[in-house]
Amino acid sequence: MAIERTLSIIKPDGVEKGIIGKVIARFEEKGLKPVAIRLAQLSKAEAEGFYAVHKARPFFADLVKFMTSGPVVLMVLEGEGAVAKNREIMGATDPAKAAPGTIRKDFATNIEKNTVHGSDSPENAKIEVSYFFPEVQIHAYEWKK
Ligand code: RTP
Ligand code: MG
Repeated sequence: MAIERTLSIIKPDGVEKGIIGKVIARFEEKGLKPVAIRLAQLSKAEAEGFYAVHKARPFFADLVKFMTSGPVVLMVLEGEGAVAKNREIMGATDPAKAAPGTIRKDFATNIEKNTVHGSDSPENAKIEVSYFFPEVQIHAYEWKK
């Protein structure tokens, strides 16, 4: 399988719960390498632009409010099949439906405050990575673990 990059976000609920390290550990343990990381406070415009595909959805305004309610951790994760692998590690959108051992099952509060975001396709991953990270801020390195 090809090496891919995907955008991961630890949402405000994850940052507030003090589990930044635990979430990143799950990615590292399962072969997803953080190649860019930044703590950020999203503006309303940034959050609206990022979630523009959901503009018509009933939960859009709440989602933007939530995503701007506190700092988030923006990350680029790299690895074999990183897009699908990240979604697997995250679990289903609704933590009540997420599989055991997934981040959302173990840490999320509800369908909105669900701790992590992950790009949902390789095409969207490219768009989402470049939305937050210029190429010069992404740094490849080898693991010796
Ligand atoms: P994400 O984009 O954040 O990785 O999550 P996802 O693909 O699993 O879910 P998506 O359908 O793209 O929804 C984006 C985010 O909107 C919030 N949401 N709230 N109140 C609701 O019914 C509802 N549904 C979705 C969640 O924060 C979800 O992750
Ligand atoms: Mg999504």
